[in-house]
Amino acid sequence: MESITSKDAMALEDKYGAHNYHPLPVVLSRGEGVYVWDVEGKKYYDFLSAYSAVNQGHCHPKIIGALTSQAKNLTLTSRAFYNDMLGRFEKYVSETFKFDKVLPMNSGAEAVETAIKICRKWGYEKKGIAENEVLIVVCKKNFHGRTSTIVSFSSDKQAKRHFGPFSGGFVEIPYDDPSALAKVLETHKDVAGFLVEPIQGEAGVNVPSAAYLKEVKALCEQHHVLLIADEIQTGIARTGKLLATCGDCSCPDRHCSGTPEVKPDILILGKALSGGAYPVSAVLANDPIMEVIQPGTHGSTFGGNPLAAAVGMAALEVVKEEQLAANADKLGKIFREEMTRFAETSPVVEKVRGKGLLNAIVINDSPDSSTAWEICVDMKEHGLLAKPTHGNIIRFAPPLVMTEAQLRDCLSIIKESLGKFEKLLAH
Ligand code: IF1
Repeated sequence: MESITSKDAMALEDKYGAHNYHPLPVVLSRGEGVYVWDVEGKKYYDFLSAYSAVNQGHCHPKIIGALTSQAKNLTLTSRAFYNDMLGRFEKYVSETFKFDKVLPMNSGAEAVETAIKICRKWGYEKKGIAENEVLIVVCKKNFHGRTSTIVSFSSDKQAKRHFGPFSGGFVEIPYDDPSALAKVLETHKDVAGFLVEPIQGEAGVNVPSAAYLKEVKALCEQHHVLLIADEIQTGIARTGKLLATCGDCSCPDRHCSGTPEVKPDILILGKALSGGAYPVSAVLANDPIMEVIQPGTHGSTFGGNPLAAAVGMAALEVVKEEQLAANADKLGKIFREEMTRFAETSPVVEKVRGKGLLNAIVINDSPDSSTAWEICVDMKEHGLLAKPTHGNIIRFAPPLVMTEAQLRDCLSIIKESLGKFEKLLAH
């Protein structure tokens, strides 16, 4: 493929592409591990990891090897026939995360939609809720994808406006407030599930109180309601454990006992389930729940294709072999320690928060200001790519294969850029 300049590449997207994103002005053409290069050959640390889909690092040799060798054999059969890879993938995933079964899909939003359908069907067929009366509780400031049903319960005006009419059957409560869930469960008997992110990513890396997941799990059990954990962004070692719902269980990385502190009834995975090499998502549940899905009740042309199966198994093997959860835990602590210390004497940083290598800093300026964006542009000039989530919050989520030396190099770049805005914000 002939090379293209950044200017021309951006112009093509502007002219021929829908404007559903406002990217940082950088045009990437190569990725390897924690690095990406732009078309002019400039090298950057990637501190977004494609929204935590590239936990294993860009173009991991093992994952690319699995992708290319499977691609030469068989990429797609549809589920009208069996294939020799899907069963192996399903066994590997079910045993890794300790569930009876897995329903393979493609995008994260598709997996969330699938989980909603399973929960609703379980509500009617197992809990005996009257037809069309099932409710699912969700949290304010959630992000679970962008389909019409999912944006129906979004609190993000931009994600929702003029996409109605919206699906009913959802009740919104504040995040990190078990009493709000208790109240809804005491007053609404038709609740079949509670859909929650263990850490709210897009909302700005909102880490709930330590007991939150345990408390909501107990409430769900008490009221015969399914706890549905959306670990599309927090899963696959991103927060320093195999899953964020693993909480503080002490099992070592390689031998995950699979008994997370808070085991959801339905687990949703995506993004790094493929290491960013291919769209792979999945919904996991035990038989009493998954058996509501029978032939003809759900499907997808690409769901469970042999290429996704090969890539997904390789991606999970990398997480275990390279002990990425332990590395994310270690480097995340260094990141937060260093940035918290920096924040103590800097007028630019208001707050540092996160878990593992899913972190964010809140810039001490109005959410309507462009300061966070300008800081990201300055970091780009100095070889580090990160992007604000909302307004004045910058997310920092590098690939989990990063070394301590690389992290410290990045911390210098981040602090240097932040320092340039001190005069501006020293009010
Ligand atoms: C965008 C960020 C957002 C997710 C959780 C489901 C999905 C996502 C917890 C849907 C997707 C992506 C989507 C992307 C921005 C990014 C994102 F936090 F990760 F940065 F928006 F919150 N559940 N997150 O995070 O998965 O269908 O995208 O595969 O839409 O702008 P998907």
